[in-house]
Amino acid sequence: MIKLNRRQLMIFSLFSTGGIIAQKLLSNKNNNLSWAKSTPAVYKSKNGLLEVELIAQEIPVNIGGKTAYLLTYNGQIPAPRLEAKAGDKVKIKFTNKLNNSTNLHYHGLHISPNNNADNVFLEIKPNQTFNYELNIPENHHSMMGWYHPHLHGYTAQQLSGGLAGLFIIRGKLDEIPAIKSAKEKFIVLQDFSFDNNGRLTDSRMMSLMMGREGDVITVNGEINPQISLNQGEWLRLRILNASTSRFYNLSLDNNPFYLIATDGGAIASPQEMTRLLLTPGQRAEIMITGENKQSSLKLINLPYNRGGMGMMGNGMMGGGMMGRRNNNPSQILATINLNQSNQNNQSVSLPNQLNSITALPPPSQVRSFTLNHGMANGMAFLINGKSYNHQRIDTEVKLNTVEEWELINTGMMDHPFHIHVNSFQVISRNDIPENLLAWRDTVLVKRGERVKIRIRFNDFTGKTVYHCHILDHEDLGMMGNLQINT
Ligand SMILES: [Cu+2]
Repeated sequence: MIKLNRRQLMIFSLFSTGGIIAQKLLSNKNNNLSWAKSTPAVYKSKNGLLEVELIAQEIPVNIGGKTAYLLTYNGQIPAPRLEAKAGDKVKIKFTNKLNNSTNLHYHGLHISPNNNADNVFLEIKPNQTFNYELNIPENHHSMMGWYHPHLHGYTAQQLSGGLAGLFIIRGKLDEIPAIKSAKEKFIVLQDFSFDNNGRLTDSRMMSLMMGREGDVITVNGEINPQISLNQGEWLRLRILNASTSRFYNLSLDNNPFYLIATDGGAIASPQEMTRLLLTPGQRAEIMITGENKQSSLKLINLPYNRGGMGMMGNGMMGGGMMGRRNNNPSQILATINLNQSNQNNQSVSLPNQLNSITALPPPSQVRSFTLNHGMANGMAFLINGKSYNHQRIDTEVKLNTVEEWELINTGMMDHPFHIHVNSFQVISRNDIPENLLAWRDTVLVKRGERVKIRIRFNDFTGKTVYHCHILDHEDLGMMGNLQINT
């Protein structure tokens, strides 16, 4: 039996109350028992404008043949996919039909953090409608962003209920012949935890500490969906980890694939690999060739140990109180069926050059951010020893300058660090230079690791945030306010 100190007990009872709120939210019976569609709608911009209405609402959804009461945008798991281009205007009429306040964050998009744009300080109350208006800059990368709730204290609960959708910016990468002619498939990874009645289960304290993981893993709201691929055809898999805490350690059963893009868009040239680790919030695009001897390829999630608190990290108590297993078995996420045809289809080869990325110059300012979980103060999640405070500005930076941030994880769990509005480049890990030049907005900082990143603050002044993308950690304080000044 684990003994809890006073503060830990306080936090525990706080979470129990949170659980009651969650139960109340879920007991709000929806009389409309039609299940949400498994294929999400797609809304694309026309003549420079995308206008869409989104309603956040609890609704019964069919997950693997069972009814689950999930939190959805427009009744869909995952939410509708939005597609725009650089230079477009996006108008979102958002209505909150949840029982708690919420808001929308446009993860990975380089847009204003102010007013009715990517403003995470907004609170949209139940039954309130809010009009978002986003201006996508002319020079925006073609990339894969996504949208989800970001109201501090509610983020993990709402995201783990299902609220997540893709926000694609189309552009140059989509026009490269091998990529344009490839079969494009989006993969939104989500995990859910619900009881026999299909009600989302309450996450108890210890699983919140580790970050909640659901035992039902879905790909676009389905369990092990089948994807068909013709011989000679390329498959472009565009993958988002929309889970609250779960890492995906992806393999194609040891078959090679080619990484072509990370969070912020195309990398310089395709990278052959056999493993891809995606933390919550991260995206990656991979190309898979239909030139294969097997009749099917399996997309597999391999075990990954992201640490734990004290003795729990080494597996002694891994399962029970932590609400997760460190030795979780591999799981098939999706199956790619290869259609052997007699036609001798010639596949278009991937080009060596996908994008030109210039390394950011040496910084004008260097800072360090220490991430840990403050056992001394009880169970808080801290950046530079501080728990998040709405009122406090933690970091002030200057527009149009380059900074180098050293992210130091002195805790016992891995933390994926995310910065809003501007993407960055990873420079080194434990002083070993990073050899992949890529635009990212979320980077894994493993326990005991020091990761250096460089970031330039472009185009937008205003107040925004950086935080751990294990969203339970964010809700428990692992976030800071970033002020960008002229
Ligand atoms: Cu974390």
